Amino acid sequence: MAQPIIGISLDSEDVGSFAPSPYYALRKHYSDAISAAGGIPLFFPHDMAHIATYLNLIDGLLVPGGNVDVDPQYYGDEPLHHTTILNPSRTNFDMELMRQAFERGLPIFGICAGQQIMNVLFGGTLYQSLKDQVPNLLPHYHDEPRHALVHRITVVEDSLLGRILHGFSLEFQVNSHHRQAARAIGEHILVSAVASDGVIEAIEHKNHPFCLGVEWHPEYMNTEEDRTIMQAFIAAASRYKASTPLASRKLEAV
Ligand SMILES: [Mn+2]
Repeated sequence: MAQPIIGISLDSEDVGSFAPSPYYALRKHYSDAISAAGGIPLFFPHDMAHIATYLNLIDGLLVPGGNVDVDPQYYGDEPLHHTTILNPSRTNFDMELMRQAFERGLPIFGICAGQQIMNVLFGGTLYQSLKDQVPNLLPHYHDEPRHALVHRITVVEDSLLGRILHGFSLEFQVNSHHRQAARAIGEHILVSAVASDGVIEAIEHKNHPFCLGVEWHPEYMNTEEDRTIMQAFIAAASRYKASTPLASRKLEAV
């Protein structure tokens, strides 16, 4: 069977390290990991008017991390913490993209900021700054090298993530490069992994075949667990592709 196509939203900045003009960019790890796991990556610019068309084309959606935080107004928190970085065009695009993908039953994988967006989309809240809001934490914002395995997590056995990792030990080491994390969980969301200090490291939607968010960065593919999770996402996208022929999608939107 043909390989599933995985949509990936890009990160963007008006002016940053890459170029003096507004640009889209994303670490190659995301698309490399999708390709390595058997998917075909396809990047999406933040054009709200094209969301339905984008979603017609794909069999799974990856919302990646980035130098971006959800506007705390979206989850009723204020004031803005001094480390919170807003990017309204990306956040608004990702939330609407994820909302419509969820409605269609498309497999969704949120990584880091993508997981935080997922929690807020379903009514959850975030810690704007873990370090300042929760005492005695593990080093969740570990800078370089970013792929280094820095803390342990425990996966809930009776969860999608637990089933994906069937046969593995459900306690293992992950990398960690996040200032924020899920606080109150959203409606119909299950916490499927926590760090040994209690910080939420993975969430999933209970009423969807594959709507999974993780706080760490499995796209580095530096553990067998990470590769297995990425392959499970691609397998879910293959099932969606097989069960949802192009002709049955909302082609009127094209
Ligand atoms: Mn962490």
